[in-house]
Amino acid sequence: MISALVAAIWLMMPAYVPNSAAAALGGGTPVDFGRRWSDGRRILGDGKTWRGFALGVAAGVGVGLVEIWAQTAFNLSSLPEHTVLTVFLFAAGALLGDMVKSFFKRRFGKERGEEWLIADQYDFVIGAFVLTAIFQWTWLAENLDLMVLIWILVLTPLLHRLANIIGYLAGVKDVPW
Ligand code: CTP
Ligand code: MG
Ligand code: K
Repeated sequence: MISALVAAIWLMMPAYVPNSAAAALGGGTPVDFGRRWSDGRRILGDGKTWRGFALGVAAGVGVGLVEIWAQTAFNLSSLPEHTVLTVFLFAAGALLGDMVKSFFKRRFGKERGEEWLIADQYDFVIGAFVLTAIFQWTWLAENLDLMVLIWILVLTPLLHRLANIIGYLAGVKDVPW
């Protein structure tokens, strides 16, 4: 039970970090370059920037590399063992999932930053899993058992909310969600 909780956090860290890093470090040119979709609304909106994406992925990979190092240094063999590739897939998948979500958010007429329950909380988990499933299916199947998945589903909205409240108080997010 507890070990599955620790495994869940360990596994997801490279996907959790990019969100906060993007909020703290993002800005500048939007990924959609300000262009609009056929419905007249922005394709993604000003909340998705190239700098946020690049630095977010870099931060997620950075944290993942520290995890990889720690696993060998401290022989943490009971934890899910990330590789350089899976760390990258988690980090990039997280922010790609976040962008796909924003695309649909705009199509449903929701403004940038407006809350969209479930989607806002799980976009990066789904993105990380989908990208990893495409390129590292066997690794994912070996490292994601049911208890770990349940913990991820329980913990993710809580950590997401906590991170956003901290981001709001720190002044890097306009809204605490
Ligand atoms: N951010 C960024 N680039 C990204 C993702 C996030 O620059 N690829 C930054 C933006 O400043 C964004 C903030 O992180 O406002 C918070 O991210 P998020 O909550 O995902 O974006 P929202 O502003 O809520 O936009 P949306 O409604 O499209 O989700
Ligand atoms: Mg948001
Ligand atoms: K998000």
